[in-house]
Amino acid sequence: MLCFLSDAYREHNPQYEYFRGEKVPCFESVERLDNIVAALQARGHECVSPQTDASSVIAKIHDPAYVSFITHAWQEWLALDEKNHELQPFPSVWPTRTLRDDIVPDNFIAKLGLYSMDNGTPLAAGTWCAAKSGADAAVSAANYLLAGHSSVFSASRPPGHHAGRDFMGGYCFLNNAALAAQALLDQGMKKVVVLDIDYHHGNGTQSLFYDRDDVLFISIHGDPKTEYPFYLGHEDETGEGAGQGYNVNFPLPIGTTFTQWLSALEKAIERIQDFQADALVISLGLDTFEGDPISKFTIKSEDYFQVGQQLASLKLPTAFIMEGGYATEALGTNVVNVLEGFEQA
Ligand code: OKP
Ligand code: ZN
Repeated sequence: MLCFLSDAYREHNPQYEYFRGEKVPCFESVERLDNIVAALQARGHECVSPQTDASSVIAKIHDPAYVSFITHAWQEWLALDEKNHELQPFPSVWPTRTLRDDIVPDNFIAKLGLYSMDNGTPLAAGTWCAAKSGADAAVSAANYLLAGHSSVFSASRPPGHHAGRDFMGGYCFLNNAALAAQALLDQGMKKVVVLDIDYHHGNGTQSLFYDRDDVLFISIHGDPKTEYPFYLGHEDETGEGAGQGYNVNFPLPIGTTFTQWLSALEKAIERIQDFQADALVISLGLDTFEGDPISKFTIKSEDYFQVGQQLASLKLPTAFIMEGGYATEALGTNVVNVLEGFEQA
């Protein structure tokens, strides 16, 4: 499968995050994509540089003030204190219920809180550069489908599905899957599905398309009662206004096996067939893997071929957009198993 890949992912290299008050190495690491690229090359998949500037699509999906903030955040952080080049900015205050979120404060940490859903999304010197290159890859993938090809993979990090119109979070800054879907619609497609199979609910993507009937959003994920992002992803979230009925969530319990996961996928596939889409965007997370360090499903490496096969049964032009997956050693194998299962179906 053709892959869009930019080396700029290496520039997003934060050194630590917080887990229960403790500083720990970042789960969302440079080595993740290194491992995927090695597997793609070893198994004969061609990688090419993104050919499109995603800026105009970014301006439709994201709030310009938010985009401007993340573009300049690292410089603003450095300007605060000489020693900040060795540290990472984390928010410490948020406009939760009763507080105002309609005025952008001057204080950098206050702005960071306004534009963040969590304090688990470290920002580093090359974050914007890497995130923008992932957006360019996703829009390039959309354009590749529009040119008449049947499948494509956007190989990028950081991931995107937790990022909303004006917020980052869950390691995500720009919503690459939403950008791909919007690019497909902007260039003549009428209906697009975003199917999110990352372990974590794609709250950013859901919120971006919640009131729209031109994008069907379906997510299969760990139940938010126990799993991140906790505050969205329940079964009763079905869309609003024109989007009523065009949002479908399949929350699954801790310990979900491949057989149980597949029966949710089969229901998702039925709903997609009913929708009669022009294209399919897959938010491809591999953190459903049994060995994932932050997730609790039990899917095995060999099972991912069948995931790809099932997706191919829809017979739609399909763009795979990389999301999560933190079992670094197995990640490349798991990604390529999905892609090859799809191609060989
Ligand atoms: C991003 B994606 C674990 C912290 C978990 C949030 C998880 C974000 C997952 N110590 N932080 O959906 O894979
Ligand atoms: Zn995830």
